[in-house]
Amino acid sequence: MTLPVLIIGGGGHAKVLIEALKLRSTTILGIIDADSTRVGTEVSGIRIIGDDSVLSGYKAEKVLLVNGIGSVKVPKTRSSVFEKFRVQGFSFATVIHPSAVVATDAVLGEGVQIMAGAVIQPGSDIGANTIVNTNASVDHDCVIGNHVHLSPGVTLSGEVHIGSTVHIGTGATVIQGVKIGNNSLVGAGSVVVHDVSNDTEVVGIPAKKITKNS
Ligand code: JB3
Repeated sequence: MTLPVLIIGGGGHAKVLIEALKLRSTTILGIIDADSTRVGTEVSGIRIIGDDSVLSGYKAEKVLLVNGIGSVKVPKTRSSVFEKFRVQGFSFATVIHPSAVVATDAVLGEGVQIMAGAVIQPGSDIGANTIVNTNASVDHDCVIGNHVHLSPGVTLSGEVHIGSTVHIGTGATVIQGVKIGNNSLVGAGSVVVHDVSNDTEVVGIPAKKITKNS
């Protein structure tokens, strides 16, 4: 039997996760949110039960966590929450919306979230805590690191390699075989045709590096 879940963070991303979890008939015990003023309120019918300190009342082997924090405003928050609670012994549930298509041989890391309409093709490997958001597609043999956010409508062609803690903006396209380094960002709507180094922001068609003076 699947363990019940607690959701960390009660914003927009949590709403989308709650929908997928309900469709999977997963028991949701509540939401934990850093904003104490929201305790007692509900998100999509699920109650905010307290801040992160609430977790000390749960045994790590009796619940799974769902990382409800997205990655847009403060990119590191999502990865910090994942690492902090892993160190405390908790595990994160993998969430797959029933309308997503996931190849039988795809490898999914802990806490991966695959949202409505997303497609993961054969031979792909998705790292822990990564979000494949609404209608994103990951084609054959892509390798994606931990804590990556593929925003809605992102298209990765075959054999794309993406490092860790990378944000690919809404509707961006990455052509086949391209490699994108750790901690990089691809702007919404960009088309990436060349490799991107670590710690680099690119934008446009074709995507080019943003420099401080541009
Ligand atoms: O683009 C799409 C489709 N979704 C975006 C998603 C990926 O990222 C969405 O539009 C948003 O831009 C963003 O969603 P998210 O992360 O849900 O953002 P927001 O609506 O601001 O909610 C974040 C919630 O997490 C807030 O209620 C915060 O109080 C809470 N929070 C922040 N840090 C935390 C912590 N909660 C806990 N328990 N612990 C924290 O450390």
